[in-house]
Amino acid sequence: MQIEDTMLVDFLTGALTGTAIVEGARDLASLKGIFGDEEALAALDPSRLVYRVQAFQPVDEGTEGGLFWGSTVLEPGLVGDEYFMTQGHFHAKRNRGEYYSTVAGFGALILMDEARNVRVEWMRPGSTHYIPGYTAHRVANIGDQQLSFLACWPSDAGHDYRTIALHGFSARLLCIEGQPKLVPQP
Ligand code: PAN
Ligand code: ZN
Repeated sequence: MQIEDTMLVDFLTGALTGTAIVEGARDLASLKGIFGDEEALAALDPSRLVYRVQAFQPVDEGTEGGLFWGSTVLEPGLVGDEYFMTQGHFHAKRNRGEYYSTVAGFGALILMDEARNVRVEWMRPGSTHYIPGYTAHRVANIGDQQLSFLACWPSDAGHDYRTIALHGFSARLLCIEGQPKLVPQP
């Protein structure tokens, strides 16, 4: 029997290797407007890496019925009191859900429904999170090591970053006296 490798997951680091993998990286400069404390952001090196993303896309983006598989490695850090985090998005096709599964590190999955109600699920190695449709999702690294997680989502979900860029989430996860605290935004 011939075994054809198309993609390998390193379950220690979350890294993907193989074919059909799309890669991206986000530095602080590319996340301008996402963090609350603009002054604190301006004092940091804009080229500092915040996270890297890999996506295994065996079918074209937009294909109905297909699935993508992704890996995100989020660095530890703070912008003022706010943990390093992903930009966050709704899916462009709002009813599309997703799974996240934590490989390494500690984090918070911040979820916001269309009525702007926010809740948090805590991430630790092995924790697996079902993100329902109609729910914006963003991850913050609350630990002092890299936070690595895997994701699986429909290939026709698409990403709506604009709504978050315009209106943000209705709460921010801040480090207050060393502890993560969800703070509602005016
Ligand atoms: C994930 C995210 C990834 C990076 O694969 O795309 O963690 O976060 P942003 O896309 O918000 O920058 C996912 O949710 N895909 O749908
Ligand atoms: Zn998503």
